[in-house]
Amino acid sequence: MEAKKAVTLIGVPTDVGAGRLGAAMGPDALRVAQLGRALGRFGVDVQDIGNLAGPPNPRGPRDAQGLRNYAECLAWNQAAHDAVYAQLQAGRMPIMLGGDHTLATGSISAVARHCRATGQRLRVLWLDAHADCNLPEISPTGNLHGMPVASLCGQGPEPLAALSGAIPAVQGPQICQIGLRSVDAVEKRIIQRLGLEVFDMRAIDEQGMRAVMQQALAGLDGPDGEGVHLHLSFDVDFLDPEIAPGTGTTVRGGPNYREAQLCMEMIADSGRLASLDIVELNPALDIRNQTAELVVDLVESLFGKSTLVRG
Ligand code: EXY
Ligand code: MN
Ligand code: MN
Ligand code: MN
Repeated sequence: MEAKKAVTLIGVPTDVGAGRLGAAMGPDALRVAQLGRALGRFGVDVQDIGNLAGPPNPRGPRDAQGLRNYAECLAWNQAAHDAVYAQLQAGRMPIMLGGDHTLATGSISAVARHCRATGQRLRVLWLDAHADCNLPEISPTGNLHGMPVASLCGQGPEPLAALSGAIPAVQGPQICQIGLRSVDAVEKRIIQRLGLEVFDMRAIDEQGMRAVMQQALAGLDGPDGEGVHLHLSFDVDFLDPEIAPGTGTTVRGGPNYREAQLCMEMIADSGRLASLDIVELNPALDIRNQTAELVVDLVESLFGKSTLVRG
């Protein structure tokens, strides 16, 4: 019999990397939407270790290097890194409940450290409307949630880039971004330079979600995928704002409900999902917690809920 999946929910309640307040309430909105209980229904052993502690949001201006709230972002990312790594070491699957997307630097750095220690190959799927690969000097806002991909690939402030214990934590081609539709002009050049794999909304429009996900997940199922640790970094603004208004940087023209479900179902089918970030949920902008409830619905699909009648 297959061992029962063991999952740990880690709340990281901060919005220091975002331009607007509210993502700090994301973890509790997901608890109100009963994320833990939903996973339990799929036979998962769920532990919720509550919320990590960290500095408040000073809502500071850009500093000399062009960043807002840099010291606080670093502290939260270190905390996220340590908590995620502890769960991986304990053989449990961490689900980080953000919080803004800056925190993916901490969580994915922990996953990269774990993969180095265990000899696994890391693959990152990054679902987002944005590319998140800005650098301090070119960022239009100074908000660090627009920069975690750059940090993970060894760019930007060294203390963030070094969290995994090696720079870069991840190589660009290990990261696959899906759903992009708001990318700054200079970021497009950085995407090329880093060698990220990208399926933007145009690709989804033209090829369909199924073909895009087949490419994104190529080689993961079956024997080739053995030894692959698949990490999903799920920015809620990936979703179309018509179905997911509860996030701070909505961009119209994202995946609809069925496309998002198919995306999650195909990730589940790969059988390789081993860690997850849920970020940028902003309950202050939501309508009666509908975005949190949608996220729980999608996470159920990630863990095997399927509308398939056959099979
Ligand atoms: N590219 C813009 C910036 O760097 O400020 C917007 C970034 C939004 C990031 C959101 C979380 O994905
Ligand atoms: Mn993002
Ligand atoms: Mn985004
Ligand atoms: Mn692993």
